[in-house]
Amino acid sequence: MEKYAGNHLAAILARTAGEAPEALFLEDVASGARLSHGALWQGAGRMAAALLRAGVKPGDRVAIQAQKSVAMLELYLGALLAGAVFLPLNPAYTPAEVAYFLGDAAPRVFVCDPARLEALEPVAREAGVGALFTLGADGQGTLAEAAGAEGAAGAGFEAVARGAEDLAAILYTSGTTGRSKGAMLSHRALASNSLALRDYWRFTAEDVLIHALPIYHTHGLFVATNIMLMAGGSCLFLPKFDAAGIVELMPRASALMGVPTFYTRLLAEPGLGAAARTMRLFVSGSAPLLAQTHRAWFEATGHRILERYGMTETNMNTSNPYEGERRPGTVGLPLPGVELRVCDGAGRALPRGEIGTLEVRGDNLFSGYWQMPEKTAEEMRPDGFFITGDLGFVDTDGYVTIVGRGKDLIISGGLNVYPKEVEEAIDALPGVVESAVIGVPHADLGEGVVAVVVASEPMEEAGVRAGLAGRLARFKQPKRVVFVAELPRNAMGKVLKNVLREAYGDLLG
Ligand code: MLC
Ligand code: AMP
Repeated sequence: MEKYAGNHLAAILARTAGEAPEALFLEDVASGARLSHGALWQGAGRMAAALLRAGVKPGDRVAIQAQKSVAMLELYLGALLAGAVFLPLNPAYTPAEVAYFLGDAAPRVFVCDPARLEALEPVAREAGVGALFTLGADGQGTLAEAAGAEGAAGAGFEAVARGAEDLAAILYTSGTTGRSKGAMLSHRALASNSLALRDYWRFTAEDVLIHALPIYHTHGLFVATNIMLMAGGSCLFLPKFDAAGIVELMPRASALMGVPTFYTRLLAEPGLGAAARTMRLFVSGSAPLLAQTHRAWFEATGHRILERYGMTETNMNTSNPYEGERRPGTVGLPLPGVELRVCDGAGRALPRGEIGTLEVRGDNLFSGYWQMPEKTAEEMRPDGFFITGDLGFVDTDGYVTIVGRGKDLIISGGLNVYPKEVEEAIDALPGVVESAVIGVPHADLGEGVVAVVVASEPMEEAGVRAGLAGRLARFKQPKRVVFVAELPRNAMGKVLKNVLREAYGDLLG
């Protein structure tokens, strides 16, 4: 479309809106509403016009913490059209957590759920946010009003010019030490990666994707949504994961993308095998898919789940092939345009088959951490490779297997939890001497959070939970708290987390 031609990512995402504006983009399963590619971008144009009216200038951040909705997608695309940087936040974050993100990113605009306006208004004011809007799960609120007021002129909004190197989004990823870091994602990184995935996974205008992932993370926003926009296909848009609902939708769909928990839960659904028969593709990522889940899925449905591996900082790095062997327990081959090597701690490449740290390079990489050049430098090699912190090896056929993580990170249901952040919150509670937070196997979530606590006075599990309530999002809070007299340490005084993982490995069943 001519009016978007100067905006690198929008021009690619809106191709179908230009060529076939009536083509269906989405059915909102909750309301039954249907939206074409053309109508979606008209809505995005109205959002962009409203953002400009609120004072947004190119490069300004537009932050949102709201429930998944079609209007939130329009805001994402509207922010792109306005030349702004989209910054979505998990609705599970507490106001205390949101305060950090707003303070760090200093957005011009912040959009929150109407139900949280009272709690977040002072937070936004403290962070110097220029304009505060609301957006409910039903798409209503002051943002919708402002966009609606832009009318037909807003719908025809001409995109603000943005080049390949300009930023399109910032997604925060927790740091292994200290504060969360904002991964800066350029138009080039997002466009190149989603185009590569669209072609690698053979997405076309015929595809209908069951979209049940949240849209505040890479997987649901930049993999699922961007691919469907680029392919000109459509989505069955669900507000959240719903196993029975997904099985019901399968006969009308061709593809599903999910985290491993989606697949383990779906396996328990009656009627899965019959419903999945006409599906084309099941993709899994964000956390390790057990080889046994892969096999059980094949037995139940006749489909081999296609597992891929990515990160907020890198978008998608590797994928099992569309045609060719999808090997259970592996994350497949480097995607076109992505270089991958396995290195020792000093960055020296290791021979094939040896286990080391995975490092990646390509257009898919982020542009650094927001206002943290020293953190960026710590994770980049001088030759442009990014140190993922994931441990793995490449076999003789080029397939990559991830065997663990060099970083102290728990992935629970596809959401990252950094033990250090939880430990700091627990250690701050009265009566706690110290704590160690570990991930242990969890049948549903892959890993679950467990806290091992040394207390100076008698304490109860419920007391720790209550103490964490307003401080940490619930998905980060320990599923169990264990009290011990002391933590196991090595000669250097470092806590032996592997000993704890061994001792409490069965705690969450
Ligand atoms: C919800 N809860 C969780 C949780 N999700 N606890 C631990 N880990 C999780 N992931 C808790 C809630 O706090 C609540 O607790 C209770 O479970 C019920 O909440 P819910 O919202 O009803 O949960 P549910 O709908 O069952 O959600 C589970 C889930 C969801 C797995 C479907 O978490 C999900 O959609 N995860 C996907 C995350 C994702 O998109 N990751 C991609 C990141 S991008 P209580 O105590 O209040 O009852 C990335 C890069 C890449 O990693 O490669 O893709
Ligand atoms: P995030 O910071 O949320 O982007 O999470 C990225 C991390 O998720 C990676 O560094 C990996 O540790 C993990 N991850 C993503 N996909 C896979 C996968 N298919 N298998 C194993 N781990 C994965």
